[in-house]
Amino acid sequence: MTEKTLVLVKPDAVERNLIGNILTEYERNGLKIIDLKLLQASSAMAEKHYAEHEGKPFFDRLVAYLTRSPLAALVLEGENAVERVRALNGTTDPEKSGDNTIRALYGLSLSENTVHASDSPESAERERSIWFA
Ligand code: FUP
Repeated sequence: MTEKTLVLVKPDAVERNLIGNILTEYERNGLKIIDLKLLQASSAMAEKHYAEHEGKPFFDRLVAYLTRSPLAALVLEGENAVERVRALNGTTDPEKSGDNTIRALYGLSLSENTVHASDSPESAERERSIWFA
């Protein structure tokens, strides 16, 4: 099934000039970029994006990180895009992420893990409305 998924290339990656390398990974795996922008996230946008983590000990740090410098937001489309992009990104903790995943290659830590991708088509719709309002 053709799906859409929402990806964030997070501030740690933009700061280190990694946008191109990361988008190349998606494109050479057959995913189509159908929307793309660079923006400075507000705290309200970051809080909405990570609403499911509100109240957790790492929430404030997560919002501070996502808003500290610009990020790239994009929508990818392809067969099983949600699952495929999460596989390319790897697990949340870069140190535990599989070889050649984007987080293993570029992630700095559990909190600064370089990329985000939606975990379901429903999340993709919700997140898309935040970043491409
Ligand atoms: P993921 O779906 O892989 O992006 O991971 P989660 O939704 O579980 O977590 C969202 C973000 O919170 C992660 F990208 C990193 C951050 N996080 C922490 O900083 N500490 C934790 O213990 C768990 C997650």
